[in-house]
Amino acid sequence: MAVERTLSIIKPDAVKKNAIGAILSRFEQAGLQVIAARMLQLSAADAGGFYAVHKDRPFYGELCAFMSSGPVLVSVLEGEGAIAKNRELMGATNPKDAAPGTIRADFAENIDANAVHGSDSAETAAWEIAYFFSKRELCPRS
Ligand code: IDP
Repeated sequence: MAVERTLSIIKPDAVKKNAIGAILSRFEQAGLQVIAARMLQLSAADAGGFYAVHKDRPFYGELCAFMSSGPVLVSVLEGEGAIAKNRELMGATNPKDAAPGTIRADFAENIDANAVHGSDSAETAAWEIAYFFSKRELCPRS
């Protein structure tokens, strides 16, 4: 399996729950490495730009308001099959449908406040990583 990079966001609901460490541990325990991380407060415009792909969806306004409602932890995860592995660890978008033991099953409130974001393809991952991090901020182990 190829070594990949993916963009993770620990969303405001999970940050408020003091679950940053618990969530990062799951990534590390699954063999992913955190090669960049930053805590920040997104503006509504920052969130809107990041989620521009959803701009015509009915939940776009709500999503941007939620993502800028408190601090988030953005990180880049690296490892074999990192994109799919992270999606598997996250669980389904709606925590009601998320498999037991997944991050969303354990930490998410509802479909709006669903604890984490993870890139859904290699193309998206490259775009999302560049949205938050410059090349020199990425610190792979080798
Ligand atoms: P994902 O985060 O599992 O990749 P996407 O379909 O890319 O899911 O949607 C982005 C985010 O938009 C979701 O994580 C969720 O917070 C929000 N969202 C998606 N669908 C709905 C919805 O039907 N109502 C409210 N929020 C939604």
